[in-house]
Amino acid sequence: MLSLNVHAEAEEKTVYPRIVSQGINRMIVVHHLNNSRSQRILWLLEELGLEYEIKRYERDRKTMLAPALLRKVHPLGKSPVITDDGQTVAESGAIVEYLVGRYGNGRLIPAVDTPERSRYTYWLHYAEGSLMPLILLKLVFDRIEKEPMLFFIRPIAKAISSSVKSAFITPQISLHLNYIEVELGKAEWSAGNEFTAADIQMSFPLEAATARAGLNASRPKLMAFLNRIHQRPAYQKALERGGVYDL
Ligand SMILES: N[C@@H](CCC(=O)N[C@@H](CS)C(=O)NCC(=O)O)C(=O)O
Repeated sequence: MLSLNVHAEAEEKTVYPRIVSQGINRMIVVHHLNNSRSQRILWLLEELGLEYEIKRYERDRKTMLAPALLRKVHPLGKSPVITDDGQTVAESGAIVEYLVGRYGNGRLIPAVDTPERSRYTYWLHYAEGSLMPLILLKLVFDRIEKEPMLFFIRPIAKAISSSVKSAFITPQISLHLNYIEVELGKAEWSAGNEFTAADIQMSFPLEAATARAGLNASRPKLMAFLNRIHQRPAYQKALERGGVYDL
């Protein structure tokens, strides 16, 4: 278990300058599910120095699903989802693009038409498009093996699960982690020498991989990347506000 035990303050005390647009005060609201990808959005908001409000949702302890209440914000009921200025924005990558585009003033994104910008776009999409589905598959098949079931079904379920894992999931995760170990080892951050929002997006699958998919010191570049991330004051501030983050 990756355990970053920082507990949420009962009250949100931090005060940042409010966003004032066309004379109207407004507040970004992050619909935040415990132990989830929405931690990344809190971190991004901290990096950008923006004021925001957190609405908290708790996973069902058994199913790990979000409460149905979250479907009132967006039909899929997934986190992260934000509301801002009358808009609802879902999907981490889309939220990152929205916040960086609207409030970044060029921060956390490389200039257009540079190799760094191409790498930025690639890693921003790769995190949820390629890496995270593999980690999730691993999580699902690991859980299948542990679920309560009739005693005579268990050996069959285990045999299917272990053959899917050994034929597909484990080698694919290794392939990807080896690839990222080389690519992220080429510079300090994923897009180049500057920290960008792509690093924020890449953090979650890599943290999940350390907790669930065997990412460890045998891939020192990735561990060093995670270590650099965890040192950032905005990351730590976001943990304080977000609460317990156990993957
Ligand atoms: N690709 C989506 C995934 C969203 C997602 O599945 N979030 C998880 C939390 S990490 C969730 O809401 N799980 C609870 C549920 O499915 O009910 C994103 O990056 O926003």
